Amino acid sequence: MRYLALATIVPAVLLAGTTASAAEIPALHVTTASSKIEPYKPGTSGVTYNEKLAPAGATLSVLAVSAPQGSTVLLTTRGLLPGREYGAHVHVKPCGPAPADSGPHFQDKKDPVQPSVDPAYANPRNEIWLDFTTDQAGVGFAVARVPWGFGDREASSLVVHETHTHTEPGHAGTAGARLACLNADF
Ligand SMILES: [Cu+2]
Repeated sequence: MRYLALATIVPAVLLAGTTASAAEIPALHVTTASSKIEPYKPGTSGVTYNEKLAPAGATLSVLAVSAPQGSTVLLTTRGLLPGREYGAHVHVKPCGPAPADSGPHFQDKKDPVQPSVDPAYANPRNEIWLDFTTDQAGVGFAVARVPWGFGDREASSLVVHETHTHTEPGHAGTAGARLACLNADF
């Protein structure tokens, strides 16, 4: 029910203030993904790598609307630890058995130096950052808006991290260990 409402609102929010003509609207790409997380098994779309900080049975849900003019990505979580800060980003590769399998962050303009810790590239305008702090019931919510679309480029997962995302040179974009992962085809 919540998603139904968001699906109606998000395209309107995304397009507000742009000069998109009606003819360009079919380029909208909508992504929805939602899964309970569990220890990795082949075929699971939601994975926990740390059952203490990201308990099995917690739910990660993503809704994204992407067009060449811009993208909006929403993340909601349920069942994580209450009153705790988490980091979250869109990563390039799908979730796998190892936390690192989801690869680097998706970047609109790709940093020629990897891993990317340069704030000129590792920032919330060039990447999708969805940091959140859970409420007392363990519910989290974050929204990111960027002025570009994913297009056909690979962006295959949402990764939840141990801390909010750092911004200082040499650490920009890092957020501690990867705790959980949700497959989402942006
Ligand atoms: Cu990340």
